[in-house]
Amino acid sequence: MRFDVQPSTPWVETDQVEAYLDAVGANPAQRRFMTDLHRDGVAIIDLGAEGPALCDRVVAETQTFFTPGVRRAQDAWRRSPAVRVLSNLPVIESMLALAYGREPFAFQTLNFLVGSEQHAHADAVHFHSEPQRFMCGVWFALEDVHADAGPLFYHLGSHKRPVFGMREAGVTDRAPAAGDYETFYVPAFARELESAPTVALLKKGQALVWTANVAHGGTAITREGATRRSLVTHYYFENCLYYTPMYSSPEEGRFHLRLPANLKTGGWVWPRRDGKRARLKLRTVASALKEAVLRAVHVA
Ligand SMILES: O=C(O)CCC(=O)C(=O)O
Repeated sequence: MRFDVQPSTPWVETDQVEAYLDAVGANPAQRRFMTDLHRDGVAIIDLGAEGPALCDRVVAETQTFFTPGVRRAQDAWRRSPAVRVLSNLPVIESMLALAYGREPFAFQTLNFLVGSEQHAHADAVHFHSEPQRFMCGVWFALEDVHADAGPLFYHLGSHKRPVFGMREAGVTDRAPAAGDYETFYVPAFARELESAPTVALLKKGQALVWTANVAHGGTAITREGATRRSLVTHYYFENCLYYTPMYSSPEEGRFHLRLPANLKTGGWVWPRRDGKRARLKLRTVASALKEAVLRAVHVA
């Protein structure tokens, strides 16, 4: 097995993890991270001494985005330098590059003031890649998380199941209707989950990585007024097709391609297949441009 080439499955999702770690001479922290992510579909990274202060900067720079009624701010990175710095921290990038065998790039951020109370889902229903599974999320605790503040939950090992999308939930239309996700996917996906969820009580300055296919969501908030300041950053990896699964059918070779942003450069990353640029519809490019302009002035 050659470990110096770009894999077609993320290394962490293969059964070659031990051999790979030996081949690259991984240190103990890298070994623990890879082993956890391989086994559980999630793994925790400590951001080190600078982590808590950076979290405070993110909170300070984003607090005015949470106007009354706003619980979540999308793509605050376009207006908050600290969100960009946190999402691009070298310790995160190096761990993801090791786990996936391709260079990661952050493409979207979501800041939360309070718990999301989201139903269980895997990100692979919202964003996916070809080759498959080159996508992950990182959840940053911007304050210590309390059990009554609606912590993140996840289902250990659920990433090993086949990807469960709208089609598996019974929606076969090429373009699902707006309510189909809630009506069909949410209950069907919940029935798939066998194990009880695990709750993530992270401390400020810790980050949890989840793989594209691990089931996760937010538990109920049981204390009125409880905050749960957090940042979710989504990452793709170089040299892939990036697409929206709800409007795609990879089995039929039909992809609703995306032009994801690159938080590091402020530009975009063109989707590629076999190293060559894929053709994008003009409206895909236009909507990426429009989104960038809108988010630069308004993040909610
Ligand atoms: O933060 C949470 O409660 C869940 C966030 C989440 O599921 C997501 O962003 O995909």
